Amino acid sequence: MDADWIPFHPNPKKPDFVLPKGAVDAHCHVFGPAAEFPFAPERKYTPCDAGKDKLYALRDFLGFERNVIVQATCHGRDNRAMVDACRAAGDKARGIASVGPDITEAEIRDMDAAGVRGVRFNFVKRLVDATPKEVFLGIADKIKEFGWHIVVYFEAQDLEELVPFLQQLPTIVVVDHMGRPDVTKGVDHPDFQRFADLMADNENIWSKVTCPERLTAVGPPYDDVVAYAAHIVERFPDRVLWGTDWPHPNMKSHMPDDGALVDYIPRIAPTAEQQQSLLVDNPMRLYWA
Ligand code: 0GY
Repeated sequence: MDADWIPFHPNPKKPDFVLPKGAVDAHCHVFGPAAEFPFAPERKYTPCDAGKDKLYALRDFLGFERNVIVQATCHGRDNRAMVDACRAAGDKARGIASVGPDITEAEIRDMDAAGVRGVRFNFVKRLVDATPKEVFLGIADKIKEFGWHIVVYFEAQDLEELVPFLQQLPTIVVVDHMGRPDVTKGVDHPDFQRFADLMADNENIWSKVTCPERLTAVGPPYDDVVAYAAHIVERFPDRVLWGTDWPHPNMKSHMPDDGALVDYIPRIAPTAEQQQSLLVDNPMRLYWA
């Protein structure tokens, strides 16, 4: 484990917000355990073990019914830990894989049977070495035949350059953490509005309104992030997803309390209708239909 890795929150609270029946934690990861599923040699960080048993105990404690497990970069393109976690959950988990251009139809079919429904294209330089866009487009062509979609992770300063590429993608595209806006700039700043406009102009682009703990400049309870997520939820209620991001890779400032993160949900999705879309209807339509 990296020397500066922050331990798990010692005593997560039981959320005050009661999640709607059938709620999905649509962004979380598993790490290892390394003895069974070694981390990738090319990884940029080495986390603690955080396996499926801990994830599913947290799911039950918080009141979620299902998970979408996103392949974490510390496992590279070795999707075994994520696939094993999906299989172990029965129908209660879906997965997002990280694959290379050599992925075969048989491998896609096998992962599909385990519950995988998409691939992640990562542009965050501190997490991965760059992949050429043509390679991603080739992967997109292969996976679209299976009805899979694409999750993209990038930082705000890269959005302008990425727009033409994002618009070429032939599937639903889910953007992680609202494209990581700089929340010191304001919701009306052209940078954030560029992201909102991208969603307005492209009906296949969705957003995870996740990770206030990563975006905040002031810390919990993340007052400075609320307006950004609330803006996206209000404008695009049928194209938003929410997740804990457990086990919170690379948090340097603090380790969030997952119960407090659940209590943040009604601040960004104040109505029961928005909550039902965000937590149940949207993820069920995208991952379980
Ligand atoms: C996240 C964010 C991060 C890490 C990863 O796959 C990953 O390693 O996604 C991050 O460090 O910002 O979505 O979990």
